[in-house]
Amino acid sequence: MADPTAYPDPGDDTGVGSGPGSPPGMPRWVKVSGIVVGALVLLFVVLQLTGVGGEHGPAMHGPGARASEGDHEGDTRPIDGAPELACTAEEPAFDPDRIELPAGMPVNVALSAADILHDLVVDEIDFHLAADREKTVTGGPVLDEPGTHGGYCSVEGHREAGMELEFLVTASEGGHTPPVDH
Ligand SMILES: [Cu+2]
Repeated sequence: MADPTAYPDPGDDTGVGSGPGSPPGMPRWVKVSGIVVGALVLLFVVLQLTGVGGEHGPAMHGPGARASEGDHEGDTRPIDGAPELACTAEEPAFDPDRIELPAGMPVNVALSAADILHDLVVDEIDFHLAADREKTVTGGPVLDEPGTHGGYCSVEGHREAGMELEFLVTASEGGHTPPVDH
């Protein structure tokens, strides 16, 4: 009884698949087609994720995508009719790096990026403007509270390099909002 082919399996004698873990009687083509189907499913998923299959990614520009190239959905809108204050962003600083104005005065900041993409963020008043290289964007910060409001560029490393800007808001005379020029 030293016969190695003890199993009555004359059809498939390759030895592959007759290990202890595989059910006997599972032909090799079942496994091969399983692998093929798996590969096709994987390919399909990859195509869906990369968007080759069409428009399946409506949430490409969600919040939190700040300062990425071409994303201006988080930008503060300009105030209609307000005067513009020009501010140039060029590494490693804003010019000017200090803007003084009375509280409540409507004003727009026209931010120009001279060299590369920069932005201007003032967290406490929820102000954000991003300017691509050699572009100018305009937005109106709401500065109702007297005091100093610190702004900065949120591009990685820029704030540390010195890209900070101060809004110095002075109390308006008599506590009134100055009248808008008619
Ligand atoms: Cu910057």
